[in-house]
Amino acid sequence: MEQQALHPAATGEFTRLLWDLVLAFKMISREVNRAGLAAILGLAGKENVQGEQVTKLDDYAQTRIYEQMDHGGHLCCMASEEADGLIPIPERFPKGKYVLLFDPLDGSSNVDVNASLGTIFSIHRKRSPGVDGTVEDCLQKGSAQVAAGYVVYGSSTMLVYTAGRGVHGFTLDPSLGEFLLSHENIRIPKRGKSYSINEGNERSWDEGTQRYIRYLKEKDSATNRPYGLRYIGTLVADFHRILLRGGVFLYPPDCSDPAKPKPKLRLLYEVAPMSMIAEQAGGAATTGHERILDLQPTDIHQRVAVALGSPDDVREYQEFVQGRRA
Ligand code: AFP
Repeated sequence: MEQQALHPAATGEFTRLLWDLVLAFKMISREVNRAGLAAILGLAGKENVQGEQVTKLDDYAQTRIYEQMDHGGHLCCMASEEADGLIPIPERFPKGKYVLLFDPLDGSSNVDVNASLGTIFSIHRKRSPGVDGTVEDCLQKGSAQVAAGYVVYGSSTMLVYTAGRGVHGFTLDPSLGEFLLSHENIRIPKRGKSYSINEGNERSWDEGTQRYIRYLKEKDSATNRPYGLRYIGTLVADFHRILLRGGVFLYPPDCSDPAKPKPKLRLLYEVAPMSMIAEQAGGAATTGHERILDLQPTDIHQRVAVALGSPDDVREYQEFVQGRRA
């Protein structure tokens, strides 16, 4: 609401959209914190003692966000990791001028081991004529995002977001049920001391990535090497640490078949929003060859290679991948 005042033409609709979204995040946070109890409270995996359905957490997160956002009149359509194509706004509800892309529960393979989970979102302005949103409205470059953010459900629940004027972090106070501004204007360190990558995949990386990771493990006090390795397998949690402490997160493509490199992470609702946050915090995000925010998406579920984090670390990675350093 404070930032809304900085935009004289703002109508308040975007603020109301975020307000609705935040309520869905609070509900997901409550459920994530009770996840370990689901089996204890559930009867034969179907209902808990209050007669509520015990749902899989990612279904729950998807439904919460969809049902919270389908009728407010702010959106023309949505797209999610959990849905095949475009998610239309039902006929009976008013349509709005924004598009919401989201990953409702990032890191869902970590649910059963009580490790951090997340939600990621990206918001675009509608571009097509007419009231209904189209696939083209979803397929916009990351540089066109109006806002992007994530929620990390960790030792506390934290919302980190940018609307193009810096990155701000809010921590959920469960006793108040409110997100309170705890990290104003986050700046990523110029260089970090750790890297985050699934090192088990080393043999399928491209040459440049292999050489870069070997370089990070060499001893050199001037550049703080060797770097430490930190990886939990939830993008939100791995990136959150890098945003606050510096360093680089990498998910290079699987190059087992060099003619067909296979990236894993999704552009529209994982990589593009994280890249906007990284850049807004003074960091960088690249495929190794191109700036992520300049990529023109061609598919809602398109996958992309990514390195993002501290500007000096990302620049060095690019030098290795582009063969400018050996
Ligand atoms: P899940 O949601 O299926 O656990 O995937 C998480 C994720 O998309 C992203 O959050 C992680 O960074 C990445 O996959 C981990 O992938 P690996 O398990 O291949 O390292």
